[in-house]
Amino acid sequence: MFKYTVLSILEEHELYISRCIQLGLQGTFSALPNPSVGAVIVYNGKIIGEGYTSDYGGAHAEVNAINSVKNQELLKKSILYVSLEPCSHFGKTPPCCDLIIEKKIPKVVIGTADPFAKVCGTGIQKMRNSGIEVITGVLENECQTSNKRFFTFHQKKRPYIILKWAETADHFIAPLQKESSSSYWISNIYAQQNVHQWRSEEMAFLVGTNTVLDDNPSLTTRNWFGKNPVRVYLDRNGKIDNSFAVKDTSSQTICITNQTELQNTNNVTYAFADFDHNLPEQICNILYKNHLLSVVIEGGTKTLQSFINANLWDEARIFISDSILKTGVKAPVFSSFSKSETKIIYNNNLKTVYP
Ligand code: AOF
Ligand code: ZN
Repeated sequence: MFKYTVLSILEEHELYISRCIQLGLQGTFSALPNPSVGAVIVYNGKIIGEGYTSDYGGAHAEVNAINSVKNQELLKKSILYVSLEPCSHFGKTPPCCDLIIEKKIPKVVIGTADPFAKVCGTGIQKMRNSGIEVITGVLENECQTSNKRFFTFHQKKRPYIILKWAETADHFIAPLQKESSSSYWISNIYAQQNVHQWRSEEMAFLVGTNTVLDDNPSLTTRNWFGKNPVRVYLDRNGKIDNSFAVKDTSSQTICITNQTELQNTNNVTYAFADFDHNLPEQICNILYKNHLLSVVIEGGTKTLQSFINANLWDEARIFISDSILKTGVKAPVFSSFSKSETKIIYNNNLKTVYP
């Protein structure tokens, strides 16, 4: 005996939107700062075309999915599933909405609205005005999470913030005094490679003054591959001279300082902040103005703790080693999480408003 399972319409929509998310995730880092979207075209219960966002500046998911359909006539009787509202504006590419209307696709199912001010519901409206049936909000949270950097940036007007540090089993991030000028390693080379991969994935890496002075980090991807992130460091009193690695020419750097006389160079831009009031908020504004959709705060404790205290963080990636220091610089602490058991913690709350 065969058993047939008939999917309800809702389950069917969720199934195809899940596939869109899966497709979109393949372009997460190559599409940045654009969101990476997935699109699926379904005719008569079968997928006849698929696509996801090309590298930054390239074709959008819907265009790639539509172009992948061999028999373009079938588009007139198909459903287009897409994890993000099709765009309605001329950016680096023309509006996806116009192509969908031109191809006479009768029905579009959307995961979530686009929070980008130039789109933000106008894509949905334009398609509805042309007589297309538009369904919205299928697996909405999952679709937003799949582009968490883009959604955080546009909804909260700040980058997606990842806290990162390594601590000993007894919760120290460094010894009190180092024996040599090189940095003291709590985690291992595998963790280091992991971090270098994250540097290739996120748009900015930020460190406090003491971390620059003590460790002289270069914040590059040298043990991985891919582009270096924008380096950001705090230097209230202008203590960091040109001999430090964060100021070398291997990538772009933003120095956040109180010293208004500092002059920009080819690769170092100075941004000014009042270090005595709401520094994490001011840093977020500077990163937002520089169109940086994500940042990893790489230390040290004072800087990390200031972001925790301001509740300005989305994710914490903590390496916990089995070594014991007995004394040292204390690791940051969360007031409301038990981090002893959790290595990656999410603190995210995204919300969409429909037109
Ligand atoms: C879509 N499908 O696959 C993506 C969309 O400069 P452009 O033309 O590449 O447009 C960038 C904006 O388009 C981006 O900020 C976001 O609002 C939307 N991204 N839209 O219809 C896609 N990646
Ligand atoms: Zn588009």
